[in-house]
Amino acid sequence: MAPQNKVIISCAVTGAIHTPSMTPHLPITPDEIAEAAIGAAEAGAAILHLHARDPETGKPDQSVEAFASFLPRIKQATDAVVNITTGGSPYMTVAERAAPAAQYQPEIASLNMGSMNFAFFPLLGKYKEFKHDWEREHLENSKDLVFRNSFANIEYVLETCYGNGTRFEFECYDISHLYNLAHFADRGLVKPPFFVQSVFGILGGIGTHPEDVMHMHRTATRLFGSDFRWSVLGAGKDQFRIATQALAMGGNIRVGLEDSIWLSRGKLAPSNASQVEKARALVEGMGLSVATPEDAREILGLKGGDRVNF
Ligand code: KMH
Ligand code: ZN
Repeated sequence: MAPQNKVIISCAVTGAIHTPSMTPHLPITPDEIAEAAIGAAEAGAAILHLHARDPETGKPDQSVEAFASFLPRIKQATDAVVNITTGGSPYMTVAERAAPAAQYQPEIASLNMGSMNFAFFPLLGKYKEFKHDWEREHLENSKDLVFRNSFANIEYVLETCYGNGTRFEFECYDISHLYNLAHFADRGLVKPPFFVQSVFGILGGIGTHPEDVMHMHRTATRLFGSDFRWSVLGAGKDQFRIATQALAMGGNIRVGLEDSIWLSRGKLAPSNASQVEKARALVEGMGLSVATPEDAREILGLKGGDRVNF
């Protein structure tokens, strides 16, 4: 019987959306990524969702080598579940994106459940100058960016990681992505329990209205019944409002500077751990308790931290 009233807090420490000039607290180097992940685990994150970056420029780096510079340290320092992205950056091919998860065989890898416009160009107006040339292009070019996750792309990731015992954080940015997940479930290509990460507030995906959150949950419940474990991720300023709503509905939550650089209105989060601490306070304030990594493994049916390849 899965632990009751336990809330899994995931922390996504750096990602591929925000750029170094947006906040001095964004982890860039292997040391910064390792320290941020370990700090987040110590604050209560049971799952650590990880991307890699070029240590000089902060540009997203999905090379197998880039992940080697921090994965062993994180594994050695904490029992938290390591979740390696197969999303990388929306500018990358699916083969590039899937390579680290295929190599390191983590307990969890993210899997993006549908193609979509994935835009962050509105952030341009907030910053006068950028430290690195790539930052402005990164934002400007997103006006014409399609984050490609065709059925063939999704099958590619499933086939690449299948057999490694890796399970997935299914990133669902809209209602159709839930139906795509149901398609793969009907084909027997994904096995329950489904860890559904509902993503709210990415321009190109579903919005952040409470009705959006209700509809995502209502649809997932209709499609998957007791076969899914619901988590929510609110991008940007809505991160904690959406987390609060989901907690009241029995959901799990994901925080981290990957998706919001803020701790509260107008206040930059000084660390990933500060967001995890705020999430923990929300959980405990509702009389719930924060899941340990072992609780998360039991709830999600994971293979164990000793069965990875790093
Ligand atoms: N940045 C989140 C909106 C992935 O890495 O595969 C989604 C995400 C995708 O974390
Ligand atoms: Zn990610």
